[in-house]
Amino acid sequence: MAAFPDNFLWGAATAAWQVEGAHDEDGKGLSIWDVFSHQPGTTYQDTNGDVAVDHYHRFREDIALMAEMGLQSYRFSISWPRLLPAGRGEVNEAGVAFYSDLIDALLANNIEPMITLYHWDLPQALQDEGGWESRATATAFVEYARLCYARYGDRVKRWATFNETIVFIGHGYITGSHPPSVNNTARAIQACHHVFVAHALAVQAFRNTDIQGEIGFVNVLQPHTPLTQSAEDIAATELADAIHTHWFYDPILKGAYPEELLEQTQRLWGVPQCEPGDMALLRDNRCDFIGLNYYRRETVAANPGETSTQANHSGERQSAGEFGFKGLFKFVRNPQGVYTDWDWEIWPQGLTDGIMMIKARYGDIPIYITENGLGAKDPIVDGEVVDDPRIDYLRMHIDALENAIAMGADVRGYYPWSFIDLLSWLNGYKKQYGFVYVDHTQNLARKRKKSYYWYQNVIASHGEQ
Ligand code: BGP
Repeated sequence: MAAFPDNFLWGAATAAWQVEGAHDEDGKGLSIWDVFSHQPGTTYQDTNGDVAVDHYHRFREDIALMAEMGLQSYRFSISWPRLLPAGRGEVNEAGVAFYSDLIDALLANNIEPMITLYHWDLPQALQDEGGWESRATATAFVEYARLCYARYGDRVKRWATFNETIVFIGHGYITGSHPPSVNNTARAIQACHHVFVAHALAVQAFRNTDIQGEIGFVNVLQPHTPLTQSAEDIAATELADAIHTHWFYDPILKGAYPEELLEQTQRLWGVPQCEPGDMALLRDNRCDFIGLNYYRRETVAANPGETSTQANHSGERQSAGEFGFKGLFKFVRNPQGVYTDWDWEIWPQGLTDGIMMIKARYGDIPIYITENGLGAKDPIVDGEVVDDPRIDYLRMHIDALENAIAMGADVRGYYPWSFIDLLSWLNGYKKQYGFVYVDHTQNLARKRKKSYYWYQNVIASHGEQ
């Protein structure tokens, strides 16, 4: 018998900018990703989300495919500038209606919506006023969150405030590969603090509604393993844990920054500057659940060399240089590792270990696996998309999840990334994740992949596979 609890949810995930398209239709304002991706050279092959996979116009067709698959829950994000084109103030009712119709269509098919309020597409109008570096953006976020609660809270029970702060802040303000494309650690730390404050304020606002539901936060789960047992590599790994993991979980789940690191950042850069009451606000407004996005682990070594933040966006193996920070740590190839074409190590055990790490450090917080999946160039054989490597990847990770549950973790749902092939932020359309294939040569026609039927069985058998 599978070890999944009776009410465990089998879901799948997407995000607004990656699927919707209609980037300037029906009164929508531009997001930072609309503007950034129109600048040549920022994304792989200059792809942008103007059309994406046209989910905005085809959501009924997509939901019919979800229903046929037996999907129990769908995690999607709301585009903030579709609801509030200027980030605050005037409401775009056509945008509100789109998500309302989407939610109704999901519920009519017995699919529970899970909303992510912020999956990176900040209104450009707010970026022009300072973006996350400005505390006013946190206030605007709460206005936006309240609007969503008011319009959808009667029908939606599961909410997440932010998706992966480390990614949009780290790449937005340190590596510069995401908008607003800054390279400044001090500015990153301050912007990140405002995100944490925005999260806590939005949780507080949620608890002041009468919504019968739960609110959480979605983080990257990325275990780190030292390359060798040398003191230097172990110290580098501990540092990677503190910087990449604890910094992003502790404020949300404990209401405090990791102490040592906080002392260092304040000594070096004088940040984060907290207003009185910020940490109490975080402590008093902790999440009902934590969402974990798990794809890979990183092998870590000491880095006596220079800072280099390259990544493989082409899908050509080992085509990019190193990723690491001078004097701190670097991510290196695991000589025994199995890797994807984008050089992400496939390591299912990391899902079990990561969940158990969360449980050990933060106690018994309910967990959803809000993303997990394989980015690949799927082969087409006789007109069928035969994505066996994806099936293998997901099967191994479901086993790993089952192990964590058997070890006492409170995991309540699994949302593979992604329901449908979509636009990968920096990697274009070549990096496919979906159960459903989108044919870009045939007017974006949808086609069920082999993994679609496989996951249909997983759901029907409640994880027996
Ligand atoms: C996560 C994001 C998703 C998705 C996924 C795969 O970090 O939350 O939006 O993009 O990663 O990443 P990529 O598209 O870079 O392969």
